Amino acid sequence: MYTLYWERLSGAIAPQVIMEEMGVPYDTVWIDMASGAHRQPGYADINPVRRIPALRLPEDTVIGETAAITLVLGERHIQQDIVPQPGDDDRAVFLFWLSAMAANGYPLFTRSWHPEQITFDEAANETVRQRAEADLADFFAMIDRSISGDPYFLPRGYSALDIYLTMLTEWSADRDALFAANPRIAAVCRAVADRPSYRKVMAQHRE
Ligand SMILES: N[C@@H](CCC(=O)N[C@@H](CS)C(=O)NCC(=O)O)C(=O)O
Repeated sequence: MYTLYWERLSGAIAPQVIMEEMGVPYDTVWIDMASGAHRQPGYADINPVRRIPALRLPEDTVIGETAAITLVLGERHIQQDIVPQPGDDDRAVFLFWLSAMAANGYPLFTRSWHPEQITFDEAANETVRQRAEADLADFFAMIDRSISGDPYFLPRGYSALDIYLTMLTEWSADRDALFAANPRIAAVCRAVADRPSYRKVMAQHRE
């Protein structure tokens, strides 16, 4: 059994959607981020990175980082084939874009939503946020140009990249404008939104 450490407000839903797609059993532990529980020893002992989400594996090891969780689930549950495995022609490009979204896209949202985590200068918060929004526009335009499938990211069809990308767009300040400017991203997100796994997880996060 897996245990997912999550928080409704964080919206970091990709690991949960992936587990739903794979049909693997898991339970959840809610971490109260609003009260700072993720920074307290209890959670910090579980995930030293002190960020959410984290996943306890059946053998009791805990891993954080959405990209690492995606890859580990993918190699353990290959039947749905949403994470290309070593030897698969799409593996390299999959790793490239998963890493780009985790290392570039995700932190841009942290900068935009939490500029206070970037600067000690409270007066600079708004400038940090504006720069993050501009960089996000560039980031999504770059992703839109790089989507090679239709309606999904990769020509092979549905993959965890689609889930990850859709998660990022959910954090956008103006998702309609994002979709209008980036039609391939819009197509990916609409296709993902039609999937029962995504609808189920989103409903829980919106409760
Ligand atoms: N690189 C991490 C980022 C995770 C992350 O930043 N999560 C946010 C919630 S969406 C968090 O835990 N923030 C802690 C904080 O704001 O103190 C990942 O991909 O899992």
